[in-house]
Formats: sequence, C-alpha cells, structure tokens
Amino acid sequence: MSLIITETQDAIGTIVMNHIAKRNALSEALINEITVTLDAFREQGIRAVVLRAPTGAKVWSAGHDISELPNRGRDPLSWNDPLRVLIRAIQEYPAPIIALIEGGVWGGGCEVAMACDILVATPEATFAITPAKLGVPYNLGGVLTLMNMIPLPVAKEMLFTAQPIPTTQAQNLGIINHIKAPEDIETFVYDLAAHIVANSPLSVSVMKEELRLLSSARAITPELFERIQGLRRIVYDSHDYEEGLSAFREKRKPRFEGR
Ligand code: LCV
Repeated sequence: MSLIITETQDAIGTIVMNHIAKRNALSEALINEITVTLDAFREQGIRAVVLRAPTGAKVWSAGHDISELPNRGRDPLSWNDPLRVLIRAIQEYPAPIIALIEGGVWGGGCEVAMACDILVATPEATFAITPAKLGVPYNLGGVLTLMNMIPLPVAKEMLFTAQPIPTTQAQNLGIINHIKAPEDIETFVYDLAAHIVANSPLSVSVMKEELRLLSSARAITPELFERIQGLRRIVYDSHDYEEGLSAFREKRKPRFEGR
C-alpha cells in the first residue's frame, strides 16, 4: 500500500504524506516514494509542488523514523541518510515546493518543511526541533538550515528545549510565510501555486537554485569540519544516544547521564 497520495493538475503537483499510523514518520519507504514522485514531476515539467499531510491531520510529520536510526557508534544523520536525501531532493527540485502544514511538525519534519520554499500553516500547527530529546547529534546541514532561517537565540532555545513553538511565533520569526484557517488554507495554497506556474519556469527555477547555492555557501576549514565531526561522534558514541532511542521504543522518559 502506498504511503503517499499524489495528484497533478495544471502544472501543479501534490504529494500527500499519508502514513497516518506512524504519524508520517520519515521512514526510508515514505521518503523513497516522495523522491520518486519528485523525479516523475520533474519529467512532467511540474512547475509547483504542494507537500502536505491529509486534511485535518494532527501531525504533519513526526520526523525521522526513530526505529531506523542506527545503533550507537554510527553517524545517524550522515550524507546518505534518507532524510538528508529527501531534504536535498526538495532543495534541488527545479521549481518551488510549498509546504501546506496542518498539525505538529517534529524533528526532521521541521527540516523537511523548512527545506520547502514557501510554508503556509494553520493556527494549530506547531514546530519542534528534537535531537536533544532523543540524544541525537544534529548534523551540519540541519544546523545551517536553522541558522539561515531563525535568529541564533531562538535556534538555541528550540534545540536546547526540544519544545514545540506555535505557528504565530513561527510566523513572527519568518519561518512560515502565511497562517490560514483550515477552511481557507487549501484554496490559498493552490492560488499561490497558480501564480507561480503562470510565471517563467526558467526564471523561477534559476532563482531558486541561486538562492540555494548562496544560502549554503559557507567557508569551512577542514579543521573546523573535523572538529565538528569529532564533537558529533562523542554524542552518537554515547550511552545517552542509546538511552534516547531505547526510551522512545519503550515509551518512557529518557534518563540522560551525560556519558
Ligand atoms: C518512528 C514513530 C515516530 C517517529 N519514528 O501518536 O530531529 S532529530 O535530530 O531529532 C531526528 C533524529 C528526528 O527527527 O527524530 C524524530 C523526532 N520526532 C519526535 O521526537 C516525535 C516522536 N513522536 C511523538 O512525540 C508522538 O508520536 C507524536 C506527538 C508525534 C504523536 O503522538 P500520538 O499520541 O498522536 P503515538 O505517539 O501513539 O504514535 C503513533 C505511532 O507512531 C509511531 C509511534 O511509535 C506509534 O507506533 P505504535 O502504534 O506502533 O506504538 N511514531 C511516532 N513518531 N518519529 N515511529
């Protein structure tokens, strides 16, 4: 059974993440279906994509599929991790992708939403960045996404507390473009998409790629990179990393010991 629902109409493509039983946890299977669909949309010349959960969803995405995180001793968010593959596929898709957000957005789900070009959310939506809750070492790409989108003190609060922030605060921070009531959000998003597809697709796709390249341009020395990787290894080699995953599996609060 497919984990997504897809539709195309008038050069606008829609991908509905539809793995409700696992709250749209970003499993390799779900991610593969999304990336295969984006490839098909690219072939069809789709000029705007809407990425969403089903209407009225309480959870947009529960983030990385925790059951697929590797055991202690292996980088859980390396280059080839499916979540990183999906984020690059969204960022490199040659047309705008609009996140239509209802419900809670958790962990890597926030990165997927923030990788989209335009975000429109209902008032009830929330956004939580959760590696600290799981004992996971956030990766460089994820940290850079946050640094590009929100002021450092707010990024630190979201990362250190792992607590959700409401849509109003996300809009004040510029994380999301618009807040729309559940009964209005669909019409609004597809009107926005219609404006995009009426414009020059070459001009739009080149500007999207220029913005991606410039916003990811960061001078980083090999020493800096290796220091960061060494710091992250301390985390994913730790007892606490294993404790975070076990606690989720056993549906209990983690007991982190700082080792
Ligand atoms: C696998 C899940 C998940 C899930 N994975 O429903 O950003 S990082 O670095 O942290 C990155 C590593 C990352 O993204 O990590 C994941 C971060 N996500 C979270 O911490 C959210 C974890 N999920 C929850 O807190 C709750 O599931 C929410 C609040 C999303 C929904 O709560 P609700 O009561 O509606 P359940 O918790 O009962 O979940 C329903 C089923 O989905 C599974 C969960 O294990 C349960 O499966 P079973 O029915 O088999 O028990 N599930 C939920 N999230 N991220 N599986």
